Amino acid sequence: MRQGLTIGIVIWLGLGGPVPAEEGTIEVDRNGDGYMTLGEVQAVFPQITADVFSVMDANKDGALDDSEMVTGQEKGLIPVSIGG
Ligand SMILES: [Ca+2]
Ligand SMILES: [Ca+2]
Repeated sequence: MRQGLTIGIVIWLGLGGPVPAEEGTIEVDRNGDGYMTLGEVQAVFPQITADVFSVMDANKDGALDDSEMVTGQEKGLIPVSIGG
């Protein structure tokens, strides 16, 4: 009985942790502000250089929004997913 309760708590705590990464660009946007900075992108894709980032940053605001990210993926500038 008691062991079952403990396991239940452990599972509950596990679910309460960081939200699992989802498909697409969400996993890159660490702080959830809807924009991916160079630092956030390089944390996931270290191979992305500032030059590639600036090419992807179509409106030159210093961050990538979802549409810029998708465009970059379509152009093959950035991997679609981690390890992909
Ligand atoms: Ca962000
Ligand atoms: Ca931008």
